[in-house]
Amino acid sequence: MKFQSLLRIVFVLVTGAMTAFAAPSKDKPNVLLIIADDLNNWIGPMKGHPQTITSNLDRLAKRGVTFMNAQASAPLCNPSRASFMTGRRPSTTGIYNNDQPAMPHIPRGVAINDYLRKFGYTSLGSGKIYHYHQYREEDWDKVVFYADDTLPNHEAVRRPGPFGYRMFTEGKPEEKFNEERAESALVDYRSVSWAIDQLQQQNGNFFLACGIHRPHTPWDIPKKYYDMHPMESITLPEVLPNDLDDIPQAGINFAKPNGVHQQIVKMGIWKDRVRAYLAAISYCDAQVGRLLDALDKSKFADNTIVIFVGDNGWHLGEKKHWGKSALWRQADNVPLIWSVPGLAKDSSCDRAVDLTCMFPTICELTGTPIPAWCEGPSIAKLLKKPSAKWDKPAIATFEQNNHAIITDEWRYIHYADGSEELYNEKSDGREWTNQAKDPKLTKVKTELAKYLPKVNATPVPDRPADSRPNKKKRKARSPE
Ligand SMILES: [Ca+2]
Ligand SMILES: [Ca+2]
Repeated sequence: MKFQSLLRIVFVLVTGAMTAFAAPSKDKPNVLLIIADDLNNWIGPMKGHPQTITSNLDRLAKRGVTFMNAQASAPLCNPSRASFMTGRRPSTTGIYNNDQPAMPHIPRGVAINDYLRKFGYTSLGSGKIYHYHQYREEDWDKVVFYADDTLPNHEAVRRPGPFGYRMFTEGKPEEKFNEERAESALVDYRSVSWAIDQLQQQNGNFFLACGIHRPHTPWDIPKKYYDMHPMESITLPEVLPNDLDDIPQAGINFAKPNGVHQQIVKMGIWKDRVRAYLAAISYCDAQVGRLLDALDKSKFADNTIVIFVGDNGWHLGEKKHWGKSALWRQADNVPLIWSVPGLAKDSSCDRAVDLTCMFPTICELTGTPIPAWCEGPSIAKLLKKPSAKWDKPAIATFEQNNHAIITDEWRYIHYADGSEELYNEKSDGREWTNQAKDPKLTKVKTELAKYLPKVNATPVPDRPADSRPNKKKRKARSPE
């Protein structure tokens, strides 16, 4: 039976039985889900970069649990979001890349925003939740997406095609902007404003998702965020020059060492771009702060679960790689902070979890049945006690049949061609020494390999090429 047909049947059985009981309840918590785009572990609570400034995420972390070892199910926007919003793995759905439209392959009722509506929740969404505009309007009570993502008076707006301050834009970021641009005209600001308006209008239970597009490129953000990160203060990520020497060809193909990194180094803009990324993170953080302020002032302050999540990590030169789309920690490790009324505060959790945990955890915390299609475990137990025993690994998948199995101690990468990498996360957090060929560790590899997904679904068809006008250009830009 096809996966989609099976899902439909399971959904009808589960929700058909439960719909009769669905009613808004004051006892159920609301859910505010904040999604950042291309944000790696460079946030204050995760200590990924010493110069990051994220006072609002620091504030959120004090109210809940920060997962230090959370992994995207797929290190790329579309498959990652399709996965955490449905609780399904890319290897099950066949949604592996950004050119595959998720929506025809996610049946009605299966995404968390649609599912919760059967149980009395009003579903509201703004910004990039699925891959850009690929939300389906019928799945929401209200949803908005603002397409323009550059500053209104940015010089690049006058140029045709994909524009904005990107990885190879000439010159320094602070020279690209003038002082009068309106922050309130930016997409993320508007998405957050819309979400704040919804907060103020609600009466019953709600699931409110707000997708913030930064720190994804283009890095068109107000100068004040660049000013928070003076150029002379910027530290480059720590890298090992010959790091790729012990990596199989399949991994080198993902790193593309002769692509973006080589060009960035040649142009002498490595520090500029690290700075732009840090500035974009601080901008993202400011938007999170606006949401938290609005929630605090609302009548829902004490009865709302706040989840902050990133869709994939990002390399800035580690392993001579830029961007996402790889199976190393820097590309997979994402921010995941849960603030849940009555559960653990100001805590961090080292347990390995991947983002398929989100759907079942929301269900458990809202007293909603966990549907049979969910593949990940609920982490409610870790939200009560972050040091609780945990024996499940995290799994990340990039393209068909390439997987990483992650535990507290190990990252085991198994590529489609059978080649492998193995890193000890405790003694080698930067993943510099591939130990896959060490005969003493064969047993470790065998144990981890047991968790490799047994199903590696055929990729669902790409969108027709003529609906992707910028595909050629985007391919040339590769990591963006
Ligand atoms: Ca992304
Ligand atoms: Ca290495």
